[in-house]
Parts: sequence; C-alpha cells; structure tokens
Amino acid sequence: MSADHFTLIHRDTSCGARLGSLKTAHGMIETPIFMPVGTNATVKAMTPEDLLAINAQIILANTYHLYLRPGHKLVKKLGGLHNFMNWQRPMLTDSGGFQVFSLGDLRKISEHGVKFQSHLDGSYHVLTPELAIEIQEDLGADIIMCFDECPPATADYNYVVRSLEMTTRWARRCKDAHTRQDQLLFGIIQGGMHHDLRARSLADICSIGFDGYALGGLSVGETKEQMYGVMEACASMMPKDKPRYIMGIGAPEDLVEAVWHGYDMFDCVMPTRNARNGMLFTSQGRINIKAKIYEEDERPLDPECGCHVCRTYSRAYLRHLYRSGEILASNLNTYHNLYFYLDLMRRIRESILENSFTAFRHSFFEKSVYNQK
Ligand code: PRF
Ligand code: ZN
Repeated sequence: MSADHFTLIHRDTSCGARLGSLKTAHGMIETPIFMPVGTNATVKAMTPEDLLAINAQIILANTYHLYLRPGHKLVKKLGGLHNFMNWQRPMLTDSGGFQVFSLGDLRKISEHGVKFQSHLDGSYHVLTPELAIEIQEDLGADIIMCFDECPPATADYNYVVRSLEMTTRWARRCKDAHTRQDQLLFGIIQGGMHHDLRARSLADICSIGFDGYALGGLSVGETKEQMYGVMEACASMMPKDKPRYIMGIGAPEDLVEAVWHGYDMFDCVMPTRNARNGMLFTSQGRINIKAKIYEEDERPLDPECGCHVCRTYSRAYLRHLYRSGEILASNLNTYHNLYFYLDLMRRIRESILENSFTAFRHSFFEKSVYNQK
C-alpha cells in the first residue's frame, strides 16, 4: 500500500488523542476504532447484517483457527475471507502468535517457529513467520500482523530480552515474506512490563518499517497500573504518522485511557464473550442479566442506549431468554454489547474533534461506574 494510507485528521489539543482515517483495500476506517473479534470467520452470534446495522467498520479474524479449520487454501479457493463470510468491509487478521502461545504445554518454540498440537485433533503443525504471512495472504484480510512471541506476564527479564530479539528477527522475516501490495502489514512491539525493553523493541520494529505498529503482550495478567504504564511509556516513542494498535484491549475504561495516550485501534473478546455469559455493559455500569432483580423489570436494558435491543425488549425478557439457554439470548446480548462499544468509540471520536476528550475522560471516570482500577 502507499505510504499515505493513514491520515491524521485532528489532534486533540488537550491530550494525546488523535482522530485519523485509515485507507484499506475494502474502504476507509475512522480511528480511534474498536474491532469486534470474529475468530472463526464469524463474530459469534452476529450475522454480517447485524454488524452493518451497528455500523462495525472493521472486524478481526484469526490465522491460527482458520489455518486449522477450514484451512487457508480452502478459504482462498472460495474467494478469500471477505467472500467466504460475506463481509465486504475492512478486515484484520492476527498472525496466530498469541493464540499459539496460549496453548501452554501443546507448543515448542524455536528460532525457526513454533511447533504445536492442534486443540481440535491433536495433530502436529509448525507455524513460522513465513507460513503466518502465507496464510494471511491467502485469507486476504486488509490488514495483517507479524508473527510474534507474546511472553507470559511471569516471564523473567532475561527471557523477555531473548524473546523480543527473536520477535524482531521474525518481524524482518515477515516483511521479507510479504508480497501482497493491497494488504497493510503491521509490526508488533513486545518487551513485557519493562519500559527499557519496550523502548528497545519499539526502536527495532520501527527501524524495519511497517504500515502500522501494535503493542502486543498486554492484558496477559498484569495489573492495570502496569498496563497503563507501558501504554504511556510507549506512546511518546511511537511513530506519529502511522496507526497505533493495542492488541487484546480491553474494558471500556482501558479504551478511554489508551485513546487519551494516542492509540488508534483496539480489539477484545470482552463485549462478545461477556454477552454470551449474561454480563452486559450499560451507561449505569456492568449488569448481570440473570439476576433475580430483573425478573419483573419491564424497562429497557439500558434506557440511554439507542440500539435495537434496548428499543425493543425488556430486561425481564432478556433475563428469561438467558436463563432458558435460548440461542436468541446470545444474539441480543452480543448485539447490545457491541453497540455499546462502537457507540463509545463514536462518542470518543466526536469529542476529540471538539478538543474536549480530556473533559470526556474526566467525566467518564468521575460520574461513571467504569473506574480505572
Ligand atoms: N500478539 C499477537 N496477538 C495478540 C497479542 C499479542 O501479544 C495480544 C496480547 N494481549 C492479544 N492478541 N499477535
Ligand atoms: Zn442497547
């Protein structure tokens, strides 16, 4: 892609927050943006039509899962991910790095790549930087990610040093293997909770040169203080003219904090996974729809929410669907939670444009049930 795929539209004068637009092969996205997670070429419980209705601009899918099933060659044959799942807006695929490392005992890491056993049938596979790129080229997402190692929060300093050095060498191999000019390739910064190592990883990854930069290795069991500390330390060193993505983040309060520091893109399973467990985000805070207090509650889930679910159904009905294990519960709950996240991001973009994001952040934490700790 051309070097001018990312345009900074406005910088909030009161903080680091930025408004941008990112050009991809399937259209533009406005940043800051939240990307719903669609691991298996589906955002669980949502049709692509539902996603359009809540105005999702971009969704995410996973290399690891789609490689194992149905296989990247099949997806390619069927016209790529966009065609396969009938989603014509932008898409991003994660490289499989994080998913493979989450396998615990089922994997073995070397310079060459990662040998792992499928969580589906126990079969053996080796994922390398080159294969992760080949798979992502076949899947055909608009934005693809380098193959990285995400060390556990418990990793010691020397392990993190060796790990980030290998992630840098893998990033070089990913860039060399990448051939599709219509895809953006993002680099991933690691370095655990150590600010000096983050600085090193950031300098190394940026010197290779990518279309965007992501912070990996966050939300892996550290405290919020540690996570916000890394965000803040890295923000001032990240290139200003490229999109900045924090992977696997986060709770509503984390998004507000990250945007304030100048990050542009986010993804997390929290709104979708929590929805399927009956945990819903509202303007009054998190609520658990299975609670007895909602048994006869005829009010909308969130009276301040403009989504189809809140305009149509009562808390009592949503509670009933959830308790009965009805399929519709997952759809309605997910629909609302994603609407809540996307609407939060829309309001964030609006306030950046008005240079009032610091005030937005203040009132978000002041009057809101979403506090930082
Ligand atoms: N690397 C990759 N994907 C990720 C992460 C990472 O470190 C995280 C960290 N929470 C989420 N998704 N490739
Ligand atoms: Zn709603």
